[in-house]
Amino acid sequence: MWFIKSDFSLFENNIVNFGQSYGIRLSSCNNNSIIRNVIFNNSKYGISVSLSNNNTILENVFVLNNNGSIQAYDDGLNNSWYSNLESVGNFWSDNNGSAFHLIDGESGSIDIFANYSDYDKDSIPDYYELEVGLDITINDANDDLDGDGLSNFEEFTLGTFPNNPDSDDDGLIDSVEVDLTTDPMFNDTDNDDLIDGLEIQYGCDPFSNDTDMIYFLRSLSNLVFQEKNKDRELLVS
Ligand SMILES: [Ca+2]
Ligand SMILES: [Ca+2]
Ligand SMILES: [Ca+2]
Ligand SMILES: [Ca+2]
Repeated sequence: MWFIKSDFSLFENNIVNFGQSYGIRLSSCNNNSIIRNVIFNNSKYGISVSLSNNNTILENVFVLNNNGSIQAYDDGLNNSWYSNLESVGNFWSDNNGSAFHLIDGESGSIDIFANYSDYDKDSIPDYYELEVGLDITINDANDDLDGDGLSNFEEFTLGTFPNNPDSDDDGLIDSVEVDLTTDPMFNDTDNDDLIDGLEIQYGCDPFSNDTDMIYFLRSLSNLVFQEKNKDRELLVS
C-alpha cells in the first residue's frame, strides 16, 4: 500500500501481506492515522514514513518485515509511534517485551510503549516462537513439539525448552521433573554434584545434599560386587 500526498486519512484494520516490498508506505502524507494493521512478511519496511509529518502510527502488528532488520522507518517530523495518553505503542515480532523499540530513519523516532507481537494469538509471543522453532502462524499452544508430556504453552510459562524433552540434560524428561518437583532447568536440584537423573536411578534423594554421594557410591560398589560375583559363579560353573 503506497500512499502519496494523502492527508487526514485513517488506515485501519488492514492485513498487509504482500511478501515482496513495503507494507505501508507514506510519501508526502500528513496528519494520517495508521492504526491496528497487521503487517506480515514484507521484504522492506513494514511501515515507511517519508517526507511526512504529524502522522499517528499505533497498535500495528509488525511481523518478520525487512528481512530481520528494523521493521519501520521514519524521516519526518512529529510522527507518533505511541500514545502517552493510552500508554500504547505497536507490537513487534522482534520485541521480547522491552518497552523501547527503535525506528529507523533520521527522525530518531522511538516506540516507548512497544510490546511483543503474537501473530497467531496463541498466547505465545512471536519472539519466543521464533527462538525455539515453533510456528508463529498457527495456534500450537496445546501441541507438544518435543513429545515430553508438556505442551508448548506449559513450557513457555515454566521456562523449559519446548524443543528439547530434557531441558537441563540430566536424564529426566521435563514432565517427570515437574511431577517430581525437581528443577527442570537445573540438572542438580540439591547441588550435591550428583545429577537428578542419577539420584532417581540409584534411589537417592534429589532434594538432600548431605548423603547422596555416599548412597551413590555404595550403589555403584554393590553393582560392581554383584558383577564380580557373577563372573566368579560363571568361572566356577
Ligand atoms: Ca503466538
Ligand atoms: Ca513439550
Ligand atoms: Ca531434565
Ligand atoms: Ca543432586
